[in-house]
Parts: sequence; C-alpha cells; structure tokens
Amino acid sequence: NGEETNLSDFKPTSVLRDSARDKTIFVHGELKEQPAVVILEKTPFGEDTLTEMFKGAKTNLEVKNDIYSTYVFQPPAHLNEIKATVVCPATEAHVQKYQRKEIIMVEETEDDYKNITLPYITSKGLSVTWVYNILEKKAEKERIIFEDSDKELGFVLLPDFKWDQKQVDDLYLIAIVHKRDIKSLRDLTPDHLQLLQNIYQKGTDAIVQRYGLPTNKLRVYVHYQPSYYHFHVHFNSLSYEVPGSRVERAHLLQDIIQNLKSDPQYYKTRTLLFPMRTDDELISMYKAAGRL
Ligand code: M7G
Repeated sequence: NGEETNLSDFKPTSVLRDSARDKTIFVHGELKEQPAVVILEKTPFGEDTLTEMFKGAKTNLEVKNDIYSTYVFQPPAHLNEIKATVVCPATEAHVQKYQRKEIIMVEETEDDYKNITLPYITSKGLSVTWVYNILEKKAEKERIIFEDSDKELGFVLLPDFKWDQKQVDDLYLIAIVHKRDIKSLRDLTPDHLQLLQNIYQKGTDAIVQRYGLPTNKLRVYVHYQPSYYHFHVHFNSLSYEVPGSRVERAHLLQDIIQNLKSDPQYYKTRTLLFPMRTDDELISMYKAAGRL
C-alpha cells in the first residue's frame, strides 16, 4: 500500500504460462530479492480512441500483394499500453495458481466438503488481507463504485484487478460482502437470500448508472472453488469471455437465489463439481482420503 514498485527492477526467471491468443504472459521472477509473479497483458482497443490512434501512428509496410498488405503498426505510446499485475512477495501457492497444469473435475459430496475441503480452506487458503483492506478502506478506496455499508446486507462494488476501466467491452467488477463468515457458495443458506438479492439489485443498478451497461448484458456469478474464501460476486460484460466464466467454475447468482428458494439445504447437501489442477494440495488430500 502506497509504496511504488518499479518494474524495471524485475528479474524474470521462468514463464509460468503464456497465450499467443490472449496476448498474455505470466512470469515468475524476483523483485528486489523477493519472489514475484508479473502478469503482462495487452489491453483491448478502445473505440473512442481509434481516430487518435490512426492519426498518431507510425506505419511500416511488411508485405504487399495485389489488394492485400500487412504492416507493423505503432500507435502513440499512450494508446499502446500493456497492463501489468504484480504479486510480490508471491507464495508458492501463487506460483502454482498461475502455472498451466493438468486439470481434472472433482466431485465434492456433502461429506467430502466437511472432511476434506473445509479443513483445507481453513489451513491452506490464500490470504484475504487484500479483501479486508478494501472493506476497511485501507486500499483501493478511491476505486469504489458503490457501497452498501449495512453489516448484514452490505457490500463494496469495485473494479476487479482484471479490468483497466478503459472500455466497457471487458467490464469486470467484483462485489465483496461486508459479512466475514461466508467462505464460499457452500455456506449459503436462505438466511442469505436478502444479501444475494441486494447484491444483484444494487450492483446491477450501479453498473447501469455508471457505465450505461444494462443488466441483460451482464454475467453475474460466483466461483466454486474460489481462490479467496471471503464471499464475493463477479460482474462481467456478457460480451467478454473470461476463462473464469466457464460452466465448470461459474454459478450464476440468479440460479443460486432460485436454488436456495426451492431447497434451503441446496448448497449444504448437493454434490458440487469443480475443476482443480492435479498438483493442487486439495487433490492430494482427496487422494489420501481415497476419494480420487
Ligand atoms: P476468485 O473467484 O476468488 O478467484 O476471484 P480467481 O482469482 O481464481 O478468479 C477473486 C477475484 O478478485 C479475481 O477476479 C481477481 O482478479 C480479483 N482480485 C484479486 N486480488 C488480489 C485483487 C485485488 O487486490 N484488488 C482487486 N480489485 N481485485 C482483486
């Protein structure tokens, strides 16, 4: 908080993952003698800056053939930015999270949750200090889009790290609840219906007001398993396809509300499926318990 990181000090050691299609690279390395992960990502084009971009660009012809040609196109520097996300000091769990590894589906029964997953969350889950910093206004205070400060029903809505807020095409916000005792989907009961409805109503209202994006153009969902076990809801522009929105991990908030209405025990008793990397510690615990 507050202190600046100069990325020119970063010493890359290995590539954890990269994608030519997504124009991203996840790099492991050192920043001032501390282990760090740096994620680089090309940002989307903004429609409103197109004219300026073409006007200020340098263009070098590569190939010309009949009516076809390709160029190296260099827009002005301020319209040609790369977004960098830094985790420092990064733990082994962070390094693992970003490494591309084999993934399998896990079937988690009610008992599996109690005997295997819950002890794992309690002892090994990633720290949620960043979440408490947001709720306590120790970080990202000026980025908050909307807040309902009620202790039971309240939440903070702000841009997710994945969004640079330059264009609504890839809008990505998260709503973080003030209540600290909901670890994940599994803890939800009909007691939380009002909270969930409040997040949906006020969250979508705030997004229409602020960004002009109507509710029927939003994907509002929860991850299971999440990376951080403090209840939060993802809001994406529907046109933005993010890996985290795939069916195997995303549960639509409106479905959750209906499921709890039709069966109060739904998230306590159902077998839930989720994807997990085979090198994740949770997988070894499932194996040790003879469940995989
Ligand atoms: P998740 O479902 O727990 O896990 O979502 P995931 O990271 O595997 O998707 C947590 C969400 O919070 C993600 O969409 C992250 O991009 C976002 N996020 C993580 N951190 C550490 C921060 C942060 O410090 N600030 C903000 N604004 N967003 C974050």
